[in-house]
Amino acid sequence: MIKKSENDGKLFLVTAFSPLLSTPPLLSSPLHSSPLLSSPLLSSPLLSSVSPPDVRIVGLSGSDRLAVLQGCPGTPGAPGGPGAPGRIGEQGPPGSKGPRSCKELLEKGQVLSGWFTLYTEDCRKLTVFCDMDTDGGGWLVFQKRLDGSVDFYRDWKAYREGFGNQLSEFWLGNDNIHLLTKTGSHELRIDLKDFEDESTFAKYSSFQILDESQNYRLLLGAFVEGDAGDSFSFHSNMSFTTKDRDHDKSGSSNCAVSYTGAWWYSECHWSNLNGRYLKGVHEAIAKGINWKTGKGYKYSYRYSDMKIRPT
Ligand SMILES: [Ca+2]
Repeated sequence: MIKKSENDGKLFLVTAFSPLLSTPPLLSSPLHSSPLLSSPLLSSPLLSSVSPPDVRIVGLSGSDRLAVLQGCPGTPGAPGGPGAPGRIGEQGPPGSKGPRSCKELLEKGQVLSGWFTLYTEDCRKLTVFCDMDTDGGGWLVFQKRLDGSVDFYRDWKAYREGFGNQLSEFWLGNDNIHLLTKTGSHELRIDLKDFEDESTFAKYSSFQILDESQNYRLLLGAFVEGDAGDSFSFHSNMSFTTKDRDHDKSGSSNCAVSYTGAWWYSECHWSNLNGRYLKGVHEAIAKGINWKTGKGYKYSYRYSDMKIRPT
């Protein structure tokens, strides 16, 4: 801040200002209430108490006067323009991947069986039942029969999309089973229980079904073990047949109609786990939930499930 006063043509400059002089309380003090401030006042105790001197008067002699005038605030300046955009931030940490299998969920600590959401290879969400208990757990169940509450004698579309009830019986759907098995390798386990509560099973080294354009053809690996015996290898390489889509090896008939089910029929079957829920011993040959090497063509199981696990 520079202030000047003219006296007899002389120009006096105040070359430095004390914070005291520039603060409003001092400016409104009686010292400055007079338009003219005589130089002797500058050596008053108030100002001379500032040490070292903050105000230096150049060229002021005994009879000269110095006027210190307080100006009005100017018009505010125009606001500045926006600043330049900041630099792009660091990339965040990668998100966690969604689970791809029941086995993965088990490894992450999901030890109780139940319905979980998985992600297929093309990142589609799928709700599935995981058996976390049988044979080490980590099995994805795609077929379940247990009380006859759901009708399994259905058409191609129903088997393609899936049907049933999460709380009882269901078929997960051929499109879903295809998506789940088309990559990687999966073992297959089939569990059966009769009405005397006896459990048997059959296990296969690999299981895959092709897509709809290939009629969900079954690619089955070797029979590994199981006291139910092998009644499924007979169906390997067969296409899926329903009552309205006949892809079986029986030229004269539709095996799905003959045996009231939907399966990878050949000419026609050794197993029929989607057959009628006939509750144990029955007369209608091979129309129930049958397993030839188990209780044969005249006994329909109380319980069955089919499940896969990555190997
Ligand atoms: Ca046929």
